Amino acid sequence: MKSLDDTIVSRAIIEKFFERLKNNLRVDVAICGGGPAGMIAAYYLANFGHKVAIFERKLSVGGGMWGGGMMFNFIVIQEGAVPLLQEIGIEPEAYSEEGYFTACSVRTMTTLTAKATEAGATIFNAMTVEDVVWDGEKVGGVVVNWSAAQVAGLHIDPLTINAKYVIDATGHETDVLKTLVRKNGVKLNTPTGNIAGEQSMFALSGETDVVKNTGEVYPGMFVAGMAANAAFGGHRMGPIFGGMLLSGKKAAEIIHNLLSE
Ligand code: 48H
Repeated sequence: MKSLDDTIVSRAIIEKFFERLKNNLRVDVAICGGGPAGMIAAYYLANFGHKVAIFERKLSVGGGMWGGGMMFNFIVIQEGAVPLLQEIGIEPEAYSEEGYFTACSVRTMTTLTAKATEAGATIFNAMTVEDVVWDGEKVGGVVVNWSAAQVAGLHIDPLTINAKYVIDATGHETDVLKTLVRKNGVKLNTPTGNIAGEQSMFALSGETDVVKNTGEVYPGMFVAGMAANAAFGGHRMGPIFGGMLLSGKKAAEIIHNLLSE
């Protein structure tokens, strides 16, 4: 390279980004939140051959996984979720207590991100899902805006992404489902018809329920990961992550079956 034209650098980035954005205005699945549940759902859906986009509010995907437990960057995985990590190329280490495995949280999240994007999932980072598309009967997409615009409190209208299915994988916050309920007063497919709210720590119950609670909570709208327990009133479980991964996988499998009908 004999010279370096700054405007070519700018043009390359602008063109590539807008190509990506235009290509994702209609997707099969829009995933709100790039934590472990959202990222593993993206990995499976993309591997099934579906068009999937992840919208992550923060600059980096990973959600609560980076910090392991209290910023000690290891996660614990129970035996049932080990094959899932092995599938993406992580070999969790058996702990001295039977049935418990450990993995580096940073390596797990970076590998998962690589595998999901290699499979074809597209990540839009620094974008917040601020609303859903709703026709009175079902959710048909997400409404997105730059997180920075929100933080600055700027009055900037968002853009819309159409999706056959939306997954709320926003973790404890259940942010997108909350907006759907708050704005439209819809009745959810939960025992209360509403967002039940997360319960306190009970790891065994939380881990079991997070998989059970994963599913279509309203036509077109799924919950996975911690959002599933918040929607149905399940417990938190601390830094054990098998349930999050199994939940994301379950959401992907149900949606794959629906898209294949
Ligand atoms: C775009 C958004 C929005 C929005 C939020 O919190 P997460 O890691 O969620 P899960 O369910 O994949 O995993 C939960 C796990 O990390 C955890 O917190 C556990 C196991 N806790 C147990 C305990 O006892 O505390 O990721 C959610 C992601 C985050 O990256 C958010 O930034 C993002 O969603 N997000 N993205 N639009 N409106 N709201």
